[in-house]
Amino acid sequence: MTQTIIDIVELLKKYDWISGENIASQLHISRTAIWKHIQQLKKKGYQITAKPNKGYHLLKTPDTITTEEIKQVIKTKHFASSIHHLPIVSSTNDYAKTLAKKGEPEGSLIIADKQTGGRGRKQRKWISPEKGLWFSLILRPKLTPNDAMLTTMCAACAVTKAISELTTLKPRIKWPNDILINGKKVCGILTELSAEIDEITYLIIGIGLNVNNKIPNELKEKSTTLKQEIKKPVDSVLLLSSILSSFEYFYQELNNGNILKIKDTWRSYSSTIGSKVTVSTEKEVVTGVAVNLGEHGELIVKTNLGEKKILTGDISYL
Ligand code: BT5
Repeated sequence: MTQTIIDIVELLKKYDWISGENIASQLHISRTAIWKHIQQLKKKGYQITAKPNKGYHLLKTPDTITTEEIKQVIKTKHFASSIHHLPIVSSTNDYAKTLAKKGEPEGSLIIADKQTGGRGRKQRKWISPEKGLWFSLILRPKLTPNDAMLTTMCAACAVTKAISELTTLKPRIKWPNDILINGKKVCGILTELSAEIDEITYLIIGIGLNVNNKIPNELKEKSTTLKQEIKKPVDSVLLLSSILSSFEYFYQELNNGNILKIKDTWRSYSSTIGSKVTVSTEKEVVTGVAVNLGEHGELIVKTNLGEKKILTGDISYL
């Protein structure tokens, strides 16, 4: 999508009615070119009406996110400097991985309207119909593979902060990668990486956030959407933009070695520390009180037999 189209959408949003002449003089293009761009926008789902003496009027933006809308609102320096918007994809993480292997730059955003093979951890299914936010970022953090979890923590803090700022909701992070609202899962994060022994080659952070989408009945007991919680639709583009801004900020802090700040922010947003939990790992089931985070983001659980450091697992609150 060209910059001119992005500028036309911006003008249509700024003015109630705007004449072709006005657009032409502001953007230095011909009125025929404007007409052609307007036809393209209509094909993309923008509802635009035209009247002889008044010009153009934007009635409705598309239901699904468009690249030009993202570019208009985004305030980041590096994140989303390259955007791959796909109407449908198997998994944005898989698509991102293919791009990363070919040398796609850090911060590239891969976002889809719908995923047919969305994945959670351990190849679990992630339901991703239209109107949710399903996206991945390609990162190349200056970290050892052991510290990859700290990037997941930055992402979780960013999602939590963005939801808290744009709505009245109080999301809470559940270790290691869930975000809950009123005890129900609204977001999951999938971090995958390719690494040498002591350095990460690339890392893909996949974020799945239920916004205005529907969720199937079998998930309703444990999951929710933002729309369901606040009883009205949420502006997905603003939300995405806010997540990316905060994520970029936390990620910079992490790359600057300010790990304490990330952990403190994470703790302040989390419902895990201080809770009685059962953690299921590949090897065992541990019950106790989650007392802290370890150096690399592990969960430290105080059990009857002493403290246990858990690298990854699924927790339930008791
Ligand atoms: C996660 O895994 O929570 C990570 C989900 C990451 C999804 C994003 S979307 C963009 C990117 N591309 C991908 O292919 N993936 C990432 P885990 O902790 O393993 O949780 C998976 C479990 O969450 C499933 O087994 C279901 O119980 C539940 N679940 C599935 N879809 C859900 C949804 N839409 N909302 C809430 N819970 C869901």
